[in-house]
Amino acid sequence: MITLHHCVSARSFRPLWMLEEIGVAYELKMMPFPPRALARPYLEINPLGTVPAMFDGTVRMTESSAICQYLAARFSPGKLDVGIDEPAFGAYLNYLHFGEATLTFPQTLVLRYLHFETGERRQPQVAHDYGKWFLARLRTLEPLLSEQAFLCADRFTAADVSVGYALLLARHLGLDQQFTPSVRAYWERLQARPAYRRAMVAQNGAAISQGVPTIASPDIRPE
Ligand SMILES: N[C@@H](CCC(=O)N[C@@H](CS)C(=O)NCC(=O)O)C(=O)O
Repeated sequence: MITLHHCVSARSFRPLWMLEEIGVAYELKMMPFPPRALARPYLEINPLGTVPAMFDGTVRMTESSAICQYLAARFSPGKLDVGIDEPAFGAYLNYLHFGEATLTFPQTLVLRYLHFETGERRQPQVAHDYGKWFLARLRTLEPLLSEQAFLCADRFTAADVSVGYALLLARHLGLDQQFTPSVRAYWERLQARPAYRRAMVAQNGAAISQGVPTIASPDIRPE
């Protein structure tokens, strides 16, 4: 069975959402955030101290977008995955990695310098600048999403899960108020997916049963 190590609303939400889209059995192991400080034994599982960590038999993976790519290719060929022979293959890989490398990265500076650092180490100007940078990058999706429902291949794919998580994080950070109209409509479409709702229910249920807080941080807006 697949095992996913997860913190509420962290990037490990991407593989959790994928698992719900696919419908494969999995075990969810919840930890408080950040596990590096609050769940020290986890360092033996992932010395980086980051989530996700996913195990599928002897396979161990720690990059959320790569896990989405893996799960789609392994369990959902031609559906959540885009095959090498499809014209949208390049666009698929590009958006899959755009979600993490281009959209999530600037938001982590907002998270750190507005929410996780304290006292003099807080840097509202840095947080503001990186929030603006994220929104400028996100805006490049507006023309595409004004013409199509999903990012590529005329269907919902793992690339939408990757970008969708960046939108979820933006919501937690209060940046969603500045989404452009088609991005906002896209985000609403993603949130309406039964698998997205099931993933939310699964993380909250697992957090409660495993004695972990159900919000990422008291400072951050809950879902
Ligand atoms: N590129 C990695 C980043 C993983 C990562 O930084 N995860 C964050 C949670 S969103 C984390 O665990 N941070 C805790 C820490 O750095 O101690 C991915 O996409 O999975």
